[in-house]
Amino acid sequence: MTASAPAKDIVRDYDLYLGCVAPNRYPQIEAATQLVFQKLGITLHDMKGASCCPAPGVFRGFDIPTWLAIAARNITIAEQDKRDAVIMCNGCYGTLLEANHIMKTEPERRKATNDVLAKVNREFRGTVRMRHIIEVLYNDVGVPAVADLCVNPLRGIKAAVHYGCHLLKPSETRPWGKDERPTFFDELVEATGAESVDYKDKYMCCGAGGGVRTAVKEVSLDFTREKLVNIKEAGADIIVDCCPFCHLQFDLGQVEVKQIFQQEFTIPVIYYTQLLGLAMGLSPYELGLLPAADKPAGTSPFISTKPFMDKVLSNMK
Ligand code: 9S8
Ligand code: 9S8
Ligand code: COM
Repeated sequence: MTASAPAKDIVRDYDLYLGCVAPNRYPQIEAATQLVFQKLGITLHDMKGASCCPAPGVFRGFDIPTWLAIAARNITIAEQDKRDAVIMCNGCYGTLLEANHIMKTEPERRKATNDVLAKVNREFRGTVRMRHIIEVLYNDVGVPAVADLCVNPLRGIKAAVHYGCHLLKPSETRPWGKDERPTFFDELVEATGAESVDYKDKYMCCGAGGGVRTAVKEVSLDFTREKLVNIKEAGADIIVDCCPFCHLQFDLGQVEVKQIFQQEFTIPVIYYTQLLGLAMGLSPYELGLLPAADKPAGTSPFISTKPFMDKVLSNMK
């Protein structure tokens, strides 16, 4: 195996579905993902005209036909591009994976949805797959090939891995099976040289999803507070996630938890491709792990990632 490309014969061109939170609040997540996939020899193409997925916990909760029509329209963009799409957000993954499944398996809903899409000259054909970046990394590239590319192993870093709900549930349509305590994401994190530490209620929701953050912020942040307590107790240096909405909830959420509950946490929140990119030897500036000198106030990250970078650098000495 060479150190520059995964061993297996894998798909080398994908559409990249952005969603809303990464491009608007955490552009470093998109940048890190693009850089890491370039390193893997996989090109990610922009999806022209893509909209909000729309968010499963919000839109699907109110009106399934509307949710399905908007999701199916996004899928038809990938169909036109003749490429499967990769997705960086668990919520977007939930919507697009399940909408694709419904459209492929339920002829009546497909017909009704295609009647709506016809008004904008589109038709769902069922020709592409919707995949999470974690799925491509774990199932296609594989943990050994990922580990091989980690020329700067992040030894001595304790990571609290957060899976998030929509990555795993409902399990019928997910590619990981029904294991209530899966390890695939931990394995990918450990491929970087970091250690995944176990913590209480690891598979619990971050609190943001299902419209809870928007509807009742205090309740949503009480979930976050509880997770932060458990993560701190486990002695984690960082939280690692694979969902920009969980990322926002843990990062900005630490500021909000302090305001509401007067409990202070300063745990850096790292998106998986930022962690992997760093281990691959990419620039921490380009990965958004060290702030630019002119970073405007009030922009992400809200919790400094510098203590993590300091520890990485001192462990390398
Ligand atoms: S898109 Fe609009 S709000 Fe969001 S980021 Fe993920 S879920 Fe889909
Ligand atoms: S946000 Fe992302 S995936 Fe979700 S619903 Fe429960 S956890 Fe955080
Ligand atoms: C969470 C998405 S990632 S949603 O709020 O459940 O729709």
